[in-house]
Amino acid sequence: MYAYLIVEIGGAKLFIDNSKVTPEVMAHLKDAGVQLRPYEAILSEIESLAAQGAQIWFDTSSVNTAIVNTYRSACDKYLQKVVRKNKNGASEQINGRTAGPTGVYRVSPISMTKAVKNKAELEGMQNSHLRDAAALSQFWAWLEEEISKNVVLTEVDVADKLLEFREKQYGFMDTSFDTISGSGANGAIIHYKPEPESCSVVDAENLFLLDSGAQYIDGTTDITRTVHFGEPTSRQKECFTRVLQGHIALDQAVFPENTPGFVLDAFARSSLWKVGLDYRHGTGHGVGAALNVHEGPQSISFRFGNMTPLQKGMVVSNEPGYYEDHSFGIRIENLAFVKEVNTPNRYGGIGYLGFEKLTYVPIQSKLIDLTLLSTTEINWLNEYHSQVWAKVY
Ligand SMILES: [Mn+2]
Repeated sequence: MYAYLIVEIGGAKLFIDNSKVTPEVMAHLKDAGVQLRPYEAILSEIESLAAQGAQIWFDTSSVNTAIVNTYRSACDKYLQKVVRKNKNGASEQINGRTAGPTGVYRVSPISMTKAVKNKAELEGMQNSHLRDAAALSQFWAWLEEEISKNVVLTEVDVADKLLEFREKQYGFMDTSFDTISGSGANGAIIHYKPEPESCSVVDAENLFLLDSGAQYIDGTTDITRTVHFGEPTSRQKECFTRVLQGHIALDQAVFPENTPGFVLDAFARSSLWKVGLDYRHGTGHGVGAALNVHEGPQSISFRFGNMTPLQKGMVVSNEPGYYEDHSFGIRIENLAFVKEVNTPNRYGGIGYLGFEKLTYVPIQSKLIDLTLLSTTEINWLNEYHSQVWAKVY
């Protein structure tokens, strides 16, 4: 739903269309000290707060112009009431005040606090990722088997079956977003959603991209794997390998505290850029709990000039890709969290940070052109797969 929220000392007011709130939710909000108000009452509430001289902190990442304009003109009226000019043109106090409220315009401090996960939240993320990995391993084994038997499966059939495997895992609540199940050319459509009447078949002739996630009671997953059940072309292998190199480079990045995510974006693109390739989406987003698979304020993207520093405890996705229009799509996505790294130096007297993986699901080695990989990259992949083997059962 769309809503406005005003948080005050001792309570909060939620401005929302009443028909969207079930009696159960209403009771819960009441217990939490949240009062409900009609959605359209927000502006009159802002006016009345300004008339009382209230200072309001507006979250600049989401506040709209109507609210700010309403507040500012109400503040002007308030000032006219409490301050008048004397004969010499100087302001004269009334009721001991010379200045009214002006508002605070900054990103909400709540979003940063929420983005930095505590120990229990991180443990929940780790545990739920291992259960999700078990479901995915069963799913991929099933799919490979079916395709080898020439069973005809559509993109929707495959997404439905994946849901069945996930539903068997402890704490499963729902998918964390609509599954992107794209075979061949459909894989090149970044936010593709297959429909039963029109979707393609998943077969041994095409690359298959599957971006999916689950909401568990203790964590949220978001993972993309791209596979080929037949013989990939050398073009597909080269592109896949360059995407993998970007994924590895970001996963292995070590960077000083206070580094904004966009600085790391180029790490994930470098191998593609070398041959004049790129992808038209960000490299990573924050991940939160329950229906919040895309959570700010941090991101790993060159877009929007996001200066939010990556901080210890933040969860982010690492998802470089490559899309050849009308042909195929590739994306390799894991989630990771930001942790402190022990470096031999601490230049500038500050700490250095890196990533700890959350996702443990195999990456298809058939799609790799080994001649492009360095020994370090090969070791990364072998080490990753041995961790998958050890952790997921
Ligand atoms: Mn994602």
